[in-house]
Amino acid sequence: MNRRDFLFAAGAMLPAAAITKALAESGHVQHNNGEATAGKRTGQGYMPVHTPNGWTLPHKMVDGVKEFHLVAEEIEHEFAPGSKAKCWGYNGTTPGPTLEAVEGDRVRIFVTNRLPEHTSIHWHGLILPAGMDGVSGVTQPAIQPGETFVYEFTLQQHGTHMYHPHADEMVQLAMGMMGMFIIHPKHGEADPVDRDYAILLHNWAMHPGTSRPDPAVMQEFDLWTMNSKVFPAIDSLVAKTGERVRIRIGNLSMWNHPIHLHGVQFHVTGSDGGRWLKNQWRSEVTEIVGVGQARDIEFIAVPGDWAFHCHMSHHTMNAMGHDIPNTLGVDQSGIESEIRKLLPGYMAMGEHGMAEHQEHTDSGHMRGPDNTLPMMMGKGQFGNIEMGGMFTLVKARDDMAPGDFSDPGWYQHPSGTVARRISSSPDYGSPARRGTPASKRSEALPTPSRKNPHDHH
Ligand SMILES: [Cu+2]
Repeated sequence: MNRRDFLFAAGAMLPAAAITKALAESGHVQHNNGEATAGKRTGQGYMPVHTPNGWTLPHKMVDGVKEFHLVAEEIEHEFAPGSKAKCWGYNGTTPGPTLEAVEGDRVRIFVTNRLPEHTSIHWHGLILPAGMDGVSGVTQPAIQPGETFVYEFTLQQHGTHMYHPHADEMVQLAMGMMGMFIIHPKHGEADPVDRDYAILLHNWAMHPGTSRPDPAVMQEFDLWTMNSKVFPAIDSLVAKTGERVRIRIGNLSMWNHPIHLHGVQFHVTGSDGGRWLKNQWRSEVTEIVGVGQARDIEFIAVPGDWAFHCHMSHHTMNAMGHDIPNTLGVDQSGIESEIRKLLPGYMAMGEHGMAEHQEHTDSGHMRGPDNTLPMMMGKGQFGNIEMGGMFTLVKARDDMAPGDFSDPGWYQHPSGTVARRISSSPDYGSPARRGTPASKRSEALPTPSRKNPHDHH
């Protein structure tokens, strides 16, 4: 009897879960990770996922069923020190806690609604009975304020999944209601990982000076987040040199995000479709995580501090990075102070670029609007990082203990391996150049202090 015949014959008398179980036991179900190994596991039977800035929801075992309890509610959230908001989330946080289970588990998930309006939860990407799909109006009545609903189903797959409301979605997602649902393969993984990170991407319209996200915005967002935090408040992803690291990235924002990691060619190894067969892995340095998609990337940790960020350059900025006049090359003496009389906290793009922005805000002489983060933030061992939003660092060290997720500080570069200054003259060397420079170099330079002594007027 082949698999199809078996399904056909069995289907008449067995419920779907029993069929899946029977197939698994008979070896007919193909596991995406190829031949199974014990892998590196804990007492729970799997390497637990680590949600930076977040947490994993504890569960109770009740008669062989894993019980979880999610509470939808309004919360006080901090994107980074200096920017607080009233958001909506689950069990006190946005994103909600990560749910974690194993393929084959039966799960029972209670959902209590403490929001001022109805809600539901859709288990994004999960294979389940239609009535458990969480689409209000279609598969269930909405969960009214104060009510608790229960979802119960058997996990028939593994992979990087998500959960979010399917009721007044535009508002509820914009307010932060989302979380990750990680399902580990039943039989472990070939090439098991040593560290397993989960990151959910989102965007927020937190207009400068306000304290609630604006759900009406479609494109012009102010904050771009990993697990609802902006750089530099996003935890570094740490690893020991040589460890296999997986970063699971889900996207429930309104934009696609090309996620880029420095220092390695990673493999894209999986998605909401589970861990892919090894011959489907792709070597990349940037992977677009589309809206509603999940992607897993894996790499062997190389020592250093390595930027990990969205490559849309406005997505690595905080508020006020958009819709500003282009004043590159414009002498703005006097204009900014005039505008500031009308709009306190206004800062124009600089005449020589925007790098000066962080210096102004850091020094405190330029105070932005209330409850609004500077556009660029972060200090590294070599100066201002001038980043915000979807940006953090992978920090790999030779002496990191397994399972230690604490930030090891800045990388101590071996001597002779850091880029260094060898001249302060713009006329240094004789590089090949084409075209006509727009100005004599003395005019192009921003400050007299850097003038070349050979230059005479
Ligand atoms: Cu992006």
